[in-house]
Amino acid sequence: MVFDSQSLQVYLVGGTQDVHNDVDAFLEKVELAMQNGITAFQYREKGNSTLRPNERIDLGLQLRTLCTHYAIPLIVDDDYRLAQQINADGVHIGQNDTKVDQVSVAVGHQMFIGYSCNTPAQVEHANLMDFVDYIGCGPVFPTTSKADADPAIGLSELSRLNTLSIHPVVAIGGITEENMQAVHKTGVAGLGVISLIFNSDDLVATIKQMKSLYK
Ligand code: TZP
Ligand code: MG
Repeated sequence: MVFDSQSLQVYLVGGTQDVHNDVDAFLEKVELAMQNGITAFQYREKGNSTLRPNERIDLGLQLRTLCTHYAIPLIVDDDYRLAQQINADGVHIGQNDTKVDQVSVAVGHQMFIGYSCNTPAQVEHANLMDFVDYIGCGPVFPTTSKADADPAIGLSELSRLNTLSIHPVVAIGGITEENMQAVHKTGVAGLGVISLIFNSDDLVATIKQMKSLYK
């Protein structure tokens, strides 16, 4: 799949740990989110996940089928080998993961690459990397979905990083129904969310609200 920055607009991130370690409930929510127009999905099996490596491949292959069916990119967090095993469209790399240039060499040009940056120096460094397709900036606000999250950067810093970056930016961390409009106003290419969608009482309405920002 060719990278298209519009696919960052409503970017759902998650793994079974985000749905009580219940694989079926996770798949059901992800498919409902896809039916309702999320524009990308990142498979992020982390934290309290109880899935073994083979189970991650099995689930990843099911996500591959769903993403193909709904024509949205499948991105794998951190684990570029898993990304290769399930034929993902992209891989998302953090500052503490395998070095992003090494990942780029390993996956070649067919897979697109997202990279987490939350300081001006990190963004400037990413600007020098032409193999990076987008960057993720955050947490914008405090989050409970990532145990080792850095301190929140806030809206004005997000805006500064977005201006500095030559790559499209996905904002992530603590995005809610109340603050999504302000996050969008910083000019970012997209909103990355876990709990806003997975914990929503009305997932259909939540996605609709997110999509309306980019109309
Ligand atoms: N990276 C930075 S913050 C975060 C990740 C994966 C967690 C986002 O989760 P939530 O529930 O949308 O705050
Ligand atoms: Mg990571």
